[in-house]
Amino acid sequence: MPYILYGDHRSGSAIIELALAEIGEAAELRPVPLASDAQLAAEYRRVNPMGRVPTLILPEGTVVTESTAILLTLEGRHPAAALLPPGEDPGRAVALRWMMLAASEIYPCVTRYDYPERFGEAPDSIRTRAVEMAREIWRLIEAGIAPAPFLFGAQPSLADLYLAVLSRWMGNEAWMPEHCPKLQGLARAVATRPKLAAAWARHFDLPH
Ligand SMILES: N[C@@H](CCC(=O)N[C@@H](CS)C(=O)NCC(=O)O)C(=O)O
Repeated sequence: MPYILYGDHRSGSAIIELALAEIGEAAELRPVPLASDAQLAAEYRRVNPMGRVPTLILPEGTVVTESTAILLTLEGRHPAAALLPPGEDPGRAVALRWMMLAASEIYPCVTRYDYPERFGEAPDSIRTRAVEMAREIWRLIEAGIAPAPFLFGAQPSLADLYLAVLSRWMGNEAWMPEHCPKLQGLARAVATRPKLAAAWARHFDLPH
């Protein structure tokens, strides 16, 4: 049985599709249309009680939720794909730092942007503040990276895939080129890598 990936267009499942493409591993894609709140339906909550995508089912049936947990699981199961710098390489710590920063600080802003009504009665100001807070983190990451074209040179890491996808959300496709040109270049490098181009194009435009 192949991997089974629950997800939606332009969502966090795109990161997992990119990782699977980099590994060269097939997955059965099961759509969970967020536009109709299918993630909140009882049927899907039996798979992921959080009602979020992505969810990956391992070939032996184990359920993995949380984008970073899924990515680290794939990295551990497919060492030949070199999805992170190895063991004691300081690059591994750097990759984990950027991934965890994005997952823990930017992703919650995404939820506030997409579903402001969950957080209070002033959706416009909730969304505006979420965008500002996320952009503070994007500026911090931009200042700390020197991609060439990926964070660690010619080979993309999980952190490259993570940052490339999250940088497309919250109206930031238009904001990135001027304010975070290094992140924009990194996203373009992910989008144009031959192994990744088809998976990227299923979700996002080509970053210019
Ligand atoms: N902590 C989760 C967050 C996942 C998440 O928020 N996914 C969004 C789509 S990108 C989602 O499912 N939103 C639907 C909702 O919040 O109802 C992860 O890292 O996978």
